[in-house]
Amino acid sequence: MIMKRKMEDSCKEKCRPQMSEEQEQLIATLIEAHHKTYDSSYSDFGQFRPPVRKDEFDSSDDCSMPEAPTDCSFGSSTPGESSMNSGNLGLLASFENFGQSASNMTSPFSMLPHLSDLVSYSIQKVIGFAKSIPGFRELNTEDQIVLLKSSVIEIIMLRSNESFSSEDNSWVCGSEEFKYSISDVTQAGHNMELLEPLVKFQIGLKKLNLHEAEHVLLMAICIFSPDRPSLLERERVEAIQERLSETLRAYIVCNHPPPSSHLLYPKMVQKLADLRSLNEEHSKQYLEISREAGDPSDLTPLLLEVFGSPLS
Ligand code: 8C0
Repeated sequence: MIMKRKMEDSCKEKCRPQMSEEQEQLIATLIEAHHKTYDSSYSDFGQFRPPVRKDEFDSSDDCSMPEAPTDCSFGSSTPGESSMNSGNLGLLASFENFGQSASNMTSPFSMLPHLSDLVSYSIQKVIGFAKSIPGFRELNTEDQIVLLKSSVIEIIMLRSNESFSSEDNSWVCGSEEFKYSISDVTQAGHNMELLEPLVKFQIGLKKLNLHEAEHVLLMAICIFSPDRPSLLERERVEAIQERLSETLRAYIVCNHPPPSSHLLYPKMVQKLADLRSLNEEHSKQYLEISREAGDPSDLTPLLLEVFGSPLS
């Protein structure tokens, strides 16, 4: 009898910190906000400009390789006509685009319009999610903008984990048409070296097997980062982030069974650090891409507003 009472006490002890009513409510609010802003059927993707994929076996991935073949008026001289031309021939033939007809001579940024629309659409959804986090609307408008601008690409990377498949390292959004492989992203101008950390991040995050409550709390915590530059009311942001972090820790203790709960909170905090460096890389690449992209209308006004225009 006494023994039994002792056991019950120690069980209660284990479940501390207990989730408060307020914390339960916070999680319910975040999950509802996420469901309203993340459509798991991906039914809107058909409204984006269509994805254009280059032939898998057309290895003309090197975007730096330009009009050289066409400029050389190659067609007018037959191979071997002069020693200079035959020398040229080897050079020209080494340009992989050489010999392609105008129709299959696709832009090196063929996936850019579609992925720009995907990112633009995602930005709008992230804004909707942020606005329903308790405390966000109460911040001054300047800080709301600072928090969103600085975190939005991180949140897109986080939320995309829901569609990411570790089986084949791609983002699967319904049909085959909306399945994004690494090579699809390189066809939006992103180079491999910088995509690899993003894919590694996705794999690592997937391995954490987060509950939905943990996934939405991580996104909310990321948005309320008090160390973003030029925040006016840092302390208020910090207080909201603290409330979210405490809720996450309580949730893990009370609802996440071992062994996967082991070091889960610090592992999630590490993911936030990973996102920072991905964000930095992204900013650099975005500048390059927005400068190099032949057609500025490949980007959207929202992308230009959030990430900046190379012209501004
Ligand atoms: O034309 C451009 C489009 C986007 C030029 C630059 C950008 C960058 O933002 C302005 C984003 C770059 C980022 C890659 C950075 C590499 C260090 C993009 C291309 C990545 C981030 C995405 C969009 C490629 C495709 C898969 C990646 C996240 C993916 C996300 C997937 C989804 C599907 C987004 C999510 O919101 C969703 C609804 C689905 O899960």
